[in-house]
Amino acid sequence: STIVLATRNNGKIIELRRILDAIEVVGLDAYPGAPDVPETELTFEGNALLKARAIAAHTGLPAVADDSGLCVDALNAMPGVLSARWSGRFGDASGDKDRANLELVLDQLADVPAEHRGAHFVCAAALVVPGGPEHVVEGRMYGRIIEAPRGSGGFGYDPIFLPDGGTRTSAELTAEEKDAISHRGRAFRALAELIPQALAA
Ligand code: ITT
Repeated sequence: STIVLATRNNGKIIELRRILDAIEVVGLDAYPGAPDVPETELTFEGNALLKARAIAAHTGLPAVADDSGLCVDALNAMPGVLSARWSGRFGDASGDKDRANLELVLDQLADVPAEHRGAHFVCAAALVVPGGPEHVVEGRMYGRIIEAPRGSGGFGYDPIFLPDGGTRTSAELTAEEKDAISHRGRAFRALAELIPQALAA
């Protein structure tokens, strides 16, 4: 059976196809009329459920959604759920927008010393089966914000994020290395365990 991936972010699609390896997921591109769901909730879990519910309702198929973001200690956990639109640049999840977002975080931390540059990524992974169960689980990755971007892998804020316990940014890790420790890897591996039973219910 098919599960619809309720995201328009290409970086997420690439990672989720990898992480949900054994599961048949189709992207939103296959559903041209699918609604663009406003993320009106204040939590990652709330927004992930909102997106999965809307796409499940539109397609009549089980849907998974990701709501994720970067929480920076020195910015009182912002940009958080606003991560995709932090710089005020809207539109598609393009590299330009990602770049503007991370440059803004670097500017905002310009005077913050290394010992206060802690941050973590959060990913809420939601599964909604039409007329069936809903699940939402969360994964995190802890680290800190460096002074200047490094690396070309991943997407979003990866070039400025140094995961704890290593010397490379998450944009300098291989795909497999990032998946093993990332917020998204953790959340969607946990969600994947719930899928067989949720589809059978
Ligand atoms: P959809 O709603 O269509 O899924 P989106 O990009 O708008 O796409 P979010 O509201 O969940 O999704 O925003 C997530 C943002 O958080 C994303 O655009 C990045 O800026 C950042 N982010 C999330 N996971 C990340 C990761 O693994 N590495 C780097 N940045 C990440």
